[in-house]
Amino acid sequence: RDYAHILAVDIGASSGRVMLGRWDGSHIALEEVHRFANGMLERDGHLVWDVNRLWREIQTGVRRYATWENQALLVSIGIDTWAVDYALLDERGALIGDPYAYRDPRNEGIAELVDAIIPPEELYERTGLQRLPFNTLYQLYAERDGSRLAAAATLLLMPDLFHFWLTGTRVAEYTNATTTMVLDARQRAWAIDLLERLGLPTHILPPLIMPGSRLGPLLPEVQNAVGLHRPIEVIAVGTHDTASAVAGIPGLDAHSAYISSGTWSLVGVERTEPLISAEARQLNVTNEGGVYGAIRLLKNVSGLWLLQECQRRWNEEGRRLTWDDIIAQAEAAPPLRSLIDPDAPEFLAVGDMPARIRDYCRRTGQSVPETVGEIARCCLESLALRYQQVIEALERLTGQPITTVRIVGGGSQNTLLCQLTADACRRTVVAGPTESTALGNILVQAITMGYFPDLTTARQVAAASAPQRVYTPREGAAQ
Ligand code: LFR
Repeated sequence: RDYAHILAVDIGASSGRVMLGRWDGSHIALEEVHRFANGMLERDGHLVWDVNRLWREIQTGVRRYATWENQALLVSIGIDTWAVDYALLDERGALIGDPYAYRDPRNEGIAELVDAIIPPEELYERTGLQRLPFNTLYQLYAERDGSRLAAAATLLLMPDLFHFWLTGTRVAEYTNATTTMVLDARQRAWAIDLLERLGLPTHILPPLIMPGSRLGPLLPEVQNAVGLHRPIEVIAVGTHDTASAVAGIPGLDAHSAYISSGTWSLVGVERTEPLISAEARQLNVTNEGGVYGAIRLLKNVSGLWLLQECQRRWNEEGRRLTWDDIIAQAEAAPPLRSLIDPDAPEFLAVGDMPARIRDYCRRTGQSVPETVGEIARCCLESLALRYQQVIEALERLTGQPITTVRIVGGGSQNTLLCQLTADACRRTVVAGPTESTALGNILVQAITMGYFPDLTTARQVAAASAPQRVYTPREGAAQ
């Protein structure tokens, strides 16, 4: 018998979902209430997110729950999304334009302009953040002379925008704020001076709040619109999806690395303090804030994006390939024919990914993958090899041996990728939960609601609640 219901809204770059967590006193059973596609749109020459549609999808999910569940059990709702992107609001709270998507080409060359004003060493020392061309600070600098920024009263990251629409509060949740490159990693407070030095407005930053905070009840008009009979509480979870994904990993200890595998592969370890050093900067590892004071020391590795973008291209050519078709063809393709650096800059942008992969292989004197299976195999093997490099770099950097690799997220269902990862890393892979992000989102809400005393206990519940699968490295398959 259910004792309490908690809703998690989890929106990634390629899909979103509203998940129900049923707490029965010993397990949390997850159920998908609503799933919807997400993706960047091209408008006025820019790649943007359709946040109005996402907002409708969130409400559709909650409304669906309200009609088919015993809503008297619902205690709270929490939201997480991808990071770095932001909405600008005017004085009246109206949205100024469509939020830009982080892959929008307008960010090209901006980091280099910022370098001339704030030396990269200093920026790393302050923020502990990896240099990615789309960090919020760079995105803001890219639009420094634009009319949007001039009209802006408030900047809200994506989950903060939905929090605003749900509750009317304008705040910045800490885990996601750490991805902006405007946060002092050690003080865990806004580094306003960085904006000042770049001539960017500072009044647009809302107050920071910590994950686990109560944001208040749903606005009455939202509550009515979604058909809920009571004012349900909105809780700020680790609103950065990767923060929630890592919160939801069972058994995550000092000897484990994780790979949060979706559009991106976030490869890292969990620590208690930021690790900021010259070596860390050269490796371009990031110190992102997690829930309850944890720090995620990790690297962004291009993830299933490579294949998602190939799939888009192939289907534009009329091939009608499902994801399972692509993986099955990769499985059947000959191993280790060609490898790419998945993080080469040309793979970041939207475009003809199969052609870019072929060009890369031709340029580097390798055999050129032509078929769907060959290209997909090349992507998956290249990812596995990159995971191995990053995990060993993290091991050297922290001096902490890593024996287990925990893969969570959608990619944990990809048995080929999990096995290739075990082979390449020569370490045991534990795959699952697939929905660790929704689970981590729900665990934080459950802690705030008093069902668990702390994250350690909550993660034990996660372990008992979700299936996991073990992969051991195959002899002789190591790359
Ligand atoms: C994963 C993720 C990564 C972030 C990237 C862009 O969904 O949130 O952590 O670097 O998307 O926001």
